Amino acid sequence: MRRRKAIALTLGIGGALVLGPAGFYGYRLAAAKLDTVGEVAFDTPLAVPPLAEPTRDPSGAKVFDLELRSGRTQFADGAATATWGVNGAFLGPTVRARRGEEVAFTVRNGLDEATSIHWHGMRLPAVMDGGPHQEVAPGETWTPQWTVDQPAATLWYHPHPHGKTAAHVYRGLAGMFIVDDDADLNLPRTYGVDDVPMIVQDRKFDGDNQFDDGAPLFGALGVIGDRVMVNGTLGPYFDVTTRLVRLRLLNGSGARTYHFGFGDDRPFSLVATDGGLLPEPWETDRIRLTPGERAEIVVAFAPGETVDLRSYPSDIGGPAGRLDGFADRLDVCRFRAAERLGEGTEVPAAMGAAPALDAAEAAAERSFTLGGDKINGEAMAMERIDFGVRVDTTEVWEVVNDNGFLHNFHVHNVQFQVLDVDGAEPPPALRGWKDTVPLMPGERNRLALRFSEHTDPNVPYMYHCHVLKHEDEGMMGQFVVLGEGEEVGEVPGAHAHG
Ligand SMILES: [Cu+2]
Repeated sequence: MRRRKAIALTLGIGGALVLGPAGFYGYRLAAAKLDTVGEVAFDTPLAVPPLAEPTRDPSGAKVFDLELRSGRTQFADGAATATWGVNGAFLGPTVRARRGEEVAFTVRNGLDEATSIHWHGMRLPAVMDGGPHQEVAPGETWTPQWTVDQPAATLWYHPHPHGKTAAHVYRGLAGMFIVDDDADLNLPRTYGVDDVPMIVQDRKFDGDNQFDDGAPLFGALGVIGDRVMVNGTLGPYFDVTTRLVRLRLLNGSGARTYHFGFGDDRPFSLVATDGGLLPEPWETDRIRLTPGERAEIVVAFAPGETVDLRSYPSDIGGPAGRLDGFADRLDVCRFRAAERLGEGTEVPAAMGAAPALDAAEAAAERSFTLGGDKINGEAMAMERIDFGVRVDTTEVWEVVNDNGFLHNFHVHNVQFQVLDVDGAEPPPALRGWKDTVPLMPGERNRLALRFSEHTDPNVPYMYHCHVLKHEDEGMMGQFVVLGEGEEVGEVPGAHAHG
C-alpha cells in the first residue's frame, strides 16, 4: 500500500510538473465526479444489526455487554478486510431502551489501543458521555450507567478518542441506539421487517481489499469512499413485505454528505429527525444528511415493484465541492417488494412535540465561528473548559461557518431547536429536535438550547464539527453544565497532564 501511494505521489508530482498546479487541480476536479447508478449489483441481502440482548442486574437496570474487537470481514470476493467491531468483526448490535429505563453497560476494550464509546444524541451525565475524557485503555472495562429520559429517537454510538475518532469509526466501530417511549403510534415498528436501521457509510478499498484511509488530494473533509455500504453490506437489497416501511437513516460516514432520494423520485414522509418524531410528517422526495445526522422516513411500496434508494448530488461548496463528493450520484440500496404486502400501519397526522424554546428568554447568547480547524480561533484542548451553562436556562448559540468548506455542529447531552438558518425560517427538515445541524459554507445559524439536569462543574461535554477529520484536528470545544451557584471548575487530572 505504501508503494502504491509512492507511485501515486510520483505520478501526481509528474502530472503537476506537466500541467502546472492549476492544470493538475483542474484534472483532479474533472476526475472527481462519481456516478455509480446502474453499476451496483445489489446482490447481497441487507444485513440487519442484531438487537443487543441485555440482562437485568439486581437493581432492575438493563445491562448491555459491549466488547470492542478487531477481526476480519468478508465484504466481497477475495481477501477479507481487517476491521473493528462491537461484539463482532464490524459495526455493533442495535441497543434499544425505553424512556424511564435504567441502562448499564460493560464496555470492554479488546483492541490494542485506547478508544471510547460516546452515546450520540443522549441526555446523560458528563462522566457517562464517552467523550475524550472517558477513554478506555486496552484490556480495560468501562461501566457507564444512566436513566434514559428523552422522547423516542434514533441515536447512535461511536468512538470519540481525542484526535482518532475518524480512524476508529472508519475501521468499523459504530452502532444504532434506539430509544422508545410510551406514545402509542401506529407507525411501522417491527425491527428488521418494516422498521429498518440503515447505517450508511462509504469506504475506499485498496488492491488487497483493505480499507484505504487516504483522503483525496485537495479534498477538505477527509476520506471520501467510492463504495457505499449499508449496515456493512455492499450492494444491498432488502425484501419488502409490508406496504409502508420506516427507514432509520444514519449518516455514519466521517466526511461524506448523503442526499437521499429514490430512483423514481417517489415522495416519502420524513417522520423524525435526530432527537425524535416531528409534530407532523413532512412529505418530500429528498433528505440530506451530513455526517452524524439521522432521519426516519416512511416510504410506501407497491406489490411486486423494485426501486432503489440513491444519494443525489448536493449543491454544496461550488465547483470545488465535487472533490468532497457533493457532485456524486450513488446507488445505495435496492428495495424488492413482494407480490402481497402487509397492511396495518400508517403515518399518523400527529406525532411528536414541536420544539418551542423561548429565545426571547435566553439567559445567555454565545457565538461560535468555525474555520481553520478551530472554533473561535482556538483548537480543542483537553484541560480547557470554554464556558459553563446554567442548568434550567435557555441559551441561544449562533454558529457561523467562516470558510468555504462544509461543517456541521454537534452538541453533546442535548437536543436543540434550530431558530433560523442564515436569518430565514429553517427548512422543514431542520424544524424538529436536532443534535447536529449542517453548516454550509458561509452560513450563520442560530440554535436554542436548554440543559435541564446532569450538572457537573468539572467534567465537560463536547461541541464540535462532526466532519470527523475536522473534529480530530481541533474543531471542538468543551462546556460544563452548572448547578445553581456553581462556577466552572477544573477538568479532573488536568494538572497532571498540563
Ligand atoms: Cu468541519
